[in-house]
Amino acid sequence: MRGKLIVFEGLDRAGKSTQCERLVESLRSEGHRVRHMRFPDRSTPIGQMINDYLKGQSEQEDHVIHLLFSANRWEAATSIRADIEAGTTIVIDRYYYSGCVYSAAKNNPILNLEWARHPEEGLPRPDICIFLDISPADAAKRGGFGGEKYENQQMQDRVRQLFSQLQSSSEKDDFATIDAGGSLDEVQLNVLQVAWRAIERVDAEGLPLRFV
Ligand code: NYM
Ligand code: MG
Repeated sequence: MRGKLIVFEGLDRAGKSTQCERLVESLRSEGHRVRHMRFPDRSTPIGQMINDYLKGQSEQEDHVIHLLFSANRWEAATSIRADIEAGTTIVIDRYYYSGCVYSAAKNNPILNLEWARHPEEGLPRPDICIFLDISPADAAKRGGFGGEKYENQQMQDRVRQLFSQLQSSSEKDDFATIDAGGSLDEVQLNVLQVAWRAIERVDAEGLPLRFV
């Protein structure tokens, strides 16, 4: 059986990293082979350019940084596909949905959601994207913004709006939205149920890996 591609998305401070780790642990303890990834992957040369940009240590034109984020996924795409074909499930903290909405949230006159999606076409498509939904008020309770680019109220509001636009697009069936306002254990239980359902569906129906 092939591995599955499971992605977490959501605003900054929605709890993606924690829930991602918990899901990886649960699946491993059930005997699944699991690879845990995150984007941006700051360890590669392209990822280091992204890191410098996010930390305010370099400037990049809007389209350029958009394409670097996309290239950072493409440089991993072959190994993602190979692992899935070899039976390893991949759990990723952010993927091309973040790529589209954060860039489009800048209100650049050319770089809208449609433009932003083009470089992502052909990437392995998630079997499920678990969207951890948090209200701006709950997010604010989890502490102040960090110091990275995009971590401000105006961007977060636009990102939230664009995520909901994606979730009512032709890709809406790829999303499972979970209320991330509950306790870690409550959220984890919901995440596990969604993940199990997605895994069982792929196996029961013999669904092939698809591409964006
Ligand atoms: N981000 C992330 C993008 O703008 N485009 C992308 O393609 C991806 C994957 O990077 N604020 C943004 C969203 C985050 C920031 O991510 C860093 P993280 O998960 O906080 O390390
Ligand atoms: Mg962050």
